[in-house]
Amino acid sequence: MIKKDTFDKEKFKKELESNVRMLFRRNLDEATTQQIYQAVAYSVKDDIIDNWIETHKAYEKQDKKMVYYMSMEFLMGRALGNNMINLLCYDEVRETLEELGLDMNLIEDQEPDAALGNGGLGRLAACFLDSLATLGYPAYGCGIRYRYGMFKQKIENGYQVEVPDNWLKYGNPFEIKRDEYAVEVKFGGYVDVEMHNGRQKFVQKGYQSVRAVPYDMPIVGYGNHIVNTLRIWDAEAINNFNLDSFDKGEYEKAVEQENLARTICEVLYPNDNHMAGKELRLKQQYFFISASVQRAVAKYKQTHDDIRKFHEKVTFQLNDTHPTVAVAELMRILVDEEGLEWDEAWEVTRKTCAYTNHTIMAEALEKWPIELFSRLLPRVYQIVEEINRRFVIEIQNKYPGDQEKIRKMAILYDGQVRMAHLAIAGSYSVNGVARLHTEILKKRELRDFYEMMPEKFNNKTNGITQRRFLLHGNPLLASWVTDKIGDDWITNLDHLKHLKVYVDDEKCQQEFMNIKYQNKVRLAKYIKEHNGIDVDPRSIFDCQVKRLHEYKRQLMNILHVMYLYNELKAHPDMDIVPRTFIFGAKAAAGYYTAKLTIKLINAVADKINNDPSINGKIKVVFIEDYRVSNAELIFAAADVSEQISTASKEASGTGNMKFMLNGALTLGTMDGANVEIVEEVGKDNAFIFGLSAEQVMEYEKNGNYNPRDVYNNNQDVRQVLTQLVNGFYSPENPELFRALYDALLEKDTYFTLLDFDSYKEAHNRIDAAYRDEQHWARTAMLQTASAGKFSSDRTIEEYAKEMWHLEKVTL
Ligand code: GL7
Repeated sequence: MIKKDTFDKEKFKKELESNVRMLFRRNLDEATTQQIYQAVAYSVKDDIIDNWIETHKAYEKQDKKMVYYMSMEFLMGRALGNNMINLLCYDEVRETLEELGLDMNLIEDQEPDAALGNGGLGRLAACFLDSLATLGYPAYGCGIRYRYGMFKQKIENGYQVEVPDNWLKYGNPFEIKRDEYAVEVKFGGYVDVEMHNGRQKFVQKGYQSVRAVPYDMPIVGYGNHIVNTLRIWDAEAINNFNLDSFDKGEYEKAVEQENLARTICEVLYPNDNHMAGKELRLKQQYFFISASVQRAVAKYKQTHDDIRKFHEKVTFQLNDTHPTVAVAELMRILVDEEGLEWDEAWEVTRKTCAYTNHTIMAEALEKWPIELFSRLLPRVYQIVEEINRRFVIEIQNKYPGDQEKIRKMAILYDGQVRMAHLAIAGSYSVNGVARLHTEILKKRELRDFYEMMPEKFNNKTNGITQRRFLLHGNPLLASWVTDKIGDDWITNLDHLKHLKVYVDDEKCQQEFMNIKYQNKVRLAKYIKEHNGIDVDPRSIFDCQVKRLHEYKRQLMNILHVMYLYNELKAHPDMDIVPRTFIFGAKAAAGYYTAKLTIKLINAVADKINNDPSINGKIKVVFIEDYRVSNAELIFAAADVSEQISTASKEASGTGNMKFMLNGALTLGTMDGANVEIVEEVGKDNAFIFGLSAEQVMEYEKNGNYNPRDVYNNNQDVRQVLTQLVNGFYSPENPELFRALYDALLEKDTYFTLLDFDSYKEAHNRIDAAYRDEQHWARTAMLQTASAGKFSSDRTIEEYAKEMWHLEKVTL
């Protein structure tokens, strides 16, 4: 099935029938769609297995260096379609199923999204795995097999309601439990010093432990027979205790260990860019890190005998600070278990670990109370203390007498463990995720560290996989592109630039916009089915889909819609191009302002969509349960991509790239990767507005912005703000949106009011631009043609060459 030319339809049909019988004791014509999905998935898995085995044999034989991508989150989405695409058999399977009277889309829809992540950070990890496999780099993704992933979002009466995501309900056809690789992970207790052969040995005693059991998921490379592994850990109770024991102490401990095992992997914390500081979260972090590091060391030792050269074969990439305990855990294993001297172990550790920073939002900075950290991880804490002691000496040597430096840079300070500081001290590389973001790290957030060790700092601008977000998500555009320039773009996105010769070709423009139109029809149908709202595919589809966060400013977007509505009511003949404002966003369950913003968007939608007097000139749609699978539909259908974060706050963004790839024009601030998007496409081909990052940071430093000044001087702003508190959108409770009103007027932390006019004016430019159909078509095509840089293949090549020094495997 791997090669297009060897795909045997009849064989596939037989396999499918046999799978349905084996799994469900049914014939194909009796099976439910879910059962057929499972059977198809097992057939596909069957074709993966040999390559999976061969890939790992090749890695071992060629003894290549391996990257372990350590991440609390992998937002994989659905696997079936992606696997078929990368196995080059998507069309063949679709045709075969059609011959059986089955619809591939319906079958794909049976698969729950693997939502083991919140947003951009987790999705980036998933894109990276796709690129690593496609480029043939030896890699493991290491994470947690959460029993419940990101919650499902229901909208009830305009409010978000969280529903548990029982994604494993019907089992996961692609995973394989690897019981043989289970390891023990210990928590709590105390540390005893014992003498072994004249050497002190630190032994953790009186601990509780769990059995970490890995489940492997295949990561299929595109058309290259490579299959890497996403290894996610589950926790099981260690039951070497006799539950019938009359020893009360033993019995209680057994019960506690059962509970620990049950809770550890229960659920993904649903916070994006925010640290909640819960004890269980630290347990999750140490759990998967200890298991992953133990396995990495054991695997290395199978074929190598000098642990001092570990870093020559292994690199750990820490996806934000969440996995930072890896620095101390590797030290623990090297010193306590492998018997290395501290300095030797530290050298290995510093050459093994690398840290990516993904945010400068202060509330996301991970700090753990020493009390908690040392109680949960007593031996690891001792090691952190020693790392800190030595690091402080290094700082003192570099800056003699400068107490301020120590205060700012120490790992342990003010009763807390500062994880970013540990990550920087223990890594050979520190990178940001877009050029602007890295510059801000160097000049502001991590300035002292940059000054002390500039050689560690570097930038790796994020990317996305075109296999999922164009080839799978937008098949019409994908085959159009291939018709024009061949299919090299699938593994070399730079080739998209060859589309530039077509941007002035009228026929191509029409084809391009016709595909956009069909994708809008597809999304309109989805919206009709899921929201019961009719939207006009000829209107401008103006989309903002991402996590709900104040800094991302969904509130500014909806305030602008409220303003437009006021204008339409005041001037019924106003001539505007009909616009459909599409939102999709989950709010963290405990994030009050974010949830209230969702309610506001829905309240505005209700009022506007049901006001016949505006003749459907504007519509507002809130798409329920925004996730990877419906994101693919939205990107393909968008005309306008809203990337409107307060400048300096969005480290990179990756949705911006997915929209661009699919031909949407960016309406955005000069923030994160928007800067580089504008650089690629040209500033005349984007709608840029608002304060610059410099300006924002100046205001923040000086504290000289007063939102009341805007309020007093701007009639439009005053009117929409008043409508938040006069019941215009909430007659049953006029005070409903008071908190949003107050936040804007008292502080306006995210400069929403200050940027409002400039945002409004950018929207006017969009309205004017869309009227020139040809020019719009040209500009839209230019987005796709200029998106080459934003492939995660490019990002991964940079990591592999400049940081990890990996070699590709040859099969
Ligand atoms: C994020 C950033 O907010 C986002 O801008 C970036 O694209 C992403 C991947 O690098 O990382 N940082 C973060 O903590 N989350 C992100 O999505 C949750």
